[in-house]
Amino acid sequence: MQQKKLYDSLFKKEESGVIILFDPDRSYIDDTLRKIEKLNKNTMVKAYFVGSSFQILSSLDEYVKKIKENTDRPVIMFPSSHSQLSKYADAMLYMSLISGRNPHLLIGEQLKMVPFIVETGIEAISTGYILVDGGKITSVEFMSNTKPIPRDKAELVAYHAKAGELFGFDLIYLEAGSGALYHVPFDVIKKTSEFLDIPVIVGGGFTSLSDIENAIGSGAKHVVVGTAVEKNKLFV
Ligand code: 1GP
Repeated sequence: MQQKKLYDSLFKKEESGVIILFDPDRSYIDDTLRKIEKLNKNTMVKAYFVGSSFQILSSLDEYVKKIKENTDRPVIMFPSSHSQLSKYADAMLYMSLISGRNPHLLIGEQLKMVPFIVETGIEAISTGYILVDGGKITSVEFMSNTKPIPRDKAELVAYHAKAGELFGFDLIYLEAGSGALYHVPFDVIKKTSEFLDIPVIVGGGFTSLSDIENAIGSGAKHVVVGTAVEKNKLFV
């Protein structure tokens, strides 16, 4: 039985806050490290995710290793495919896109990740990943070839999340997509988190501190922020 040390500390014991996402294709390592130096001083920042919808960068290990060397926060892979894994990370989200009906992203990629997980013993945090319409077609929607759940269907989102919980996922990630016009609505976050016993995180389209605080107030354990940090609009 795999130990869930990081999961327990970050998603159960730790106070709510933000997780900063770095996309190696969009943030060069020097800029990332400059930002991390500042982010490390911010108590709201609880962890770093590394992931991308494409992953053009070949030296992912080097990228993750350098982040690890420059922070004491956990570094967690957020992979869109089995080729986006690094043994230098503390853990990985082991995600299934449960809002979609694409078998490749429900179980196909996950199967290909098994040898890496077994060989490295990396902590794999099983995550039900749910795409909610963010007002435009985002990379994750296009690349995954799945339809997001309409943003006014809070119950449908909550039911998908509950199905994930019943399947035994440790975590639910409500995603509007990177650079979304609108983040996941607060009522959707509230309905989903009230309906579940497992933690819910939310990301995509968060550009202000007040929206982040409201998302946490609505029940999100942590809010994932990528683009706003990348564009120097928040926390850096
Ligand atoms: C994407 O939820 C994350 O997977 C972050 O989205 O880039 O819009 O902050 P943003």
